[in-house]
Amino acid sequence: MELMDLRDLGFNRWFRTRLERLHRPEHSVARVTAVDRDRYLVRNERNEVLAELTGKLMFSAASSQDLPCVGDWVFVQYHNADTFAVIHELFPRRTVLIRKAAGKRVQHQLIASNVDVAFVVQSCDSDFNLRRLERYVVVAKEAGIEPVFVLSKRDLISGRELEQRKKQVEGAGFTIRTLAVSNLTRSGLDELLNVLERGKTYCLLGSSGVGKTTLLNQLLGREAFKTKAVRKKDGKGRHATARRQLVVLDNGAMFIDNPGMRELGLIGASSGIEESFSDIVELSKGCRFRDCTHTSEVNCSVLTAIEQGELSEERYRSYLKLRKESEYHQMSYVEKRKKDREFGRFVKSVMKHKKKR
Ligand SMILES: Nc1nc2c(ncn2[C@@H]2O[C@H](COP(=O)(O)OP(=O)(O)OP(=O)(O)O)[C@@H](O)[C@H]2O)c(=O)[nH]1
Ligand SMILES: [Mg+2]
Ligand SMILES: [Zn+2]
Repeated sequence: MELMDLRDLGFNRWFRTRLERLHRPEHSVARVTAVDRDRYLVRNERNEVLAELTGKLMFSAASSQDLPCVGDWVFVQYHNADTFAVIHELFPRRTVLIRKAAGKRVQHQLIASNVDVAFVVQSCDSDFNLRRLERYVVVAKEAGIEPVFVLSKRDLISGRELEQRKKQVEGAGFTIRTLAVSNLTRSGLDELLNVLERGKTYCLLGSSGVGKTTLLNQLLGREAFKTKAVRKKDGKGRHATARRQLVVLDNGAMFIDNPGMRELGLIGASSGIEESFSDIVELSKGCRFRDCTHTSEVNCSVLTAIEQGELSEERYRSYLKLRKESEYHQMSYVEKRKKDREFGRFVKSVMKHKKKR
């Protein structure tokens, strides 16, 4: 493996300014590139090595959010002639992508951390869905990550249909960059490559089967990762990718591929929603009441805009739905975090007690 600067792995100013305060001479800095239960892969300037957590870090974690995820910067100590690392501490995260995992319970899941740009991938044919795009954009913006929309498999539709799709995206009020690519014909790939910057971290998000891994293989120039054909009958993917992994391209950009997601639940994403629906926020400045909920109030500019056809009813409904979901999950999430922390403290006190005896 080529010798790299930590900066090329994304250790930019934001991290460097925090380094002095946190750093201990016996520790080195490395980046987590893969997680498999309690085993990790970390990467430094020279190579990628297997790593484990210290018992202290494992037991002091109040919830899974306090454990390393792909993209994290960590403090490590090397052993066995630098072939094995022990992770002592987590670096603060500049950005973190979190979702509510599928299911009724409010269980959050870390997708990746310290990502700069999220490529939200939808295939041009049956997967294209603006409401789902809104959801991904909210999650990305909430995390402080720039979303870019990637329409994949453009070989499956005509040029005219593609233009229509792009118009739909614009017409729905999105102000994000949209790229169209085909892994088959390689069209649009150069444009995508042009967007990439050395030292920045990109992640691929989207449903199973839209071609995320195929795209990554294309960018790598080799079949590094496994892909799977979609089901014939409904065009749905078959969850080819099981694990997240951070890889570095020849041009210095880093990529985190993700397993296709069935559900991307929101947790407390109010600022992400505000940013993604800036058109509605702008309209609401004209509402009569400052705390207008834009549902039944008189002199509500948002409702007026819908009546006058200036705001699409679908977009408005989507806004209300995401807002409600985010608030609801935020409440139960705060509760759960509190309980997790209490349990964490309980475990710690038991361990202390044990040591004393
Ligand atoms: N027609 C066409 N098919 C493609 C294109 N890109 C990928 N595919 C096919 O789509 C299928 C799924 O591709 P994957 O790369 O495994 O999809 P994925 O998004 O990584 O799926 P998960 O890992 O399950 O989330 C494979 O059979 C690919 O060959 C494309 O640009 N055009
Ligand atoms: Mg995949
Ligand atoms: Zn209003």
